[in-house]
Amino acid sequence: MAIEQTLILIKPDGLIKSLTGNVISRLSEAKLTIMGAKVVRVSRDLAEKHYEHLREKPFFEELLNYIMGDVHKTYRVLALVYQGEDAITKIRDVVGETDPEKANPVSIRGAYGRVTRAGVFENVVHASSSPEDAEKEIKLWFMPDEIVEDLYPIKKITLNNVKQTVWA
Ligand code: IDP
Ligand code: MG
Repeated sequence: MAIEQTLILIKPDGLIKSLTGNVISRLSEAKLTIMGAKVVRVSRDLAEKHYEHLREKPFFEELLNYIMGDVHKTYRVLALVYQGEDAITKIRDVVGETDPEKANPVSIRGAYGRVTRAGVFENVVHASSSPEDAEKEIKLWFMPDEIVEDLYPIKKITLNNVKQTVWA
């Protein structure tokens, strides 16, 4: 068994149904360590990169609308990084299968997800499906200083003339 990292997203349907607490309680059954957490307003660019592997699917546009929050009119997702032994399999077990109708009813997706007649599976959470995907996804959603330890190699760079937003 290896120490793995995994990216979890509580998707807009999870947030609008006030499932954040329940989902985090369920995730804690996997006895992993939380390494990062933040609320994100998902841009089209981020959504396209995250779901790159599904670009050719007929539901791709609807999937982007879902993760960006257009479907539920709640423009945020909660992004979490967990680490621990066998993290990916343990979390995927708690999360359940992609299709909420096929997912074990005691899993998060089985309990809280739904299949709409038009559109994508509204399955409440995303969870990385391999160590390669986890690395790609964590690097896409988080900057190194937003995670409590350097999970992957980092480098220091100096940027000039970078516009930043600060508190006024
Ligand atoms: P995963 O989220 O279980 O890893 P992926 O195949 O990576 O499943 O698909 C990403 C997301 O796209 C799913 O969580 C679900 O919301 C949506 N999706 C995947 N396959 C289908 C499908 O066949 N019909 C409708 N929505 C789907
Ligand atoms: Mg996937």
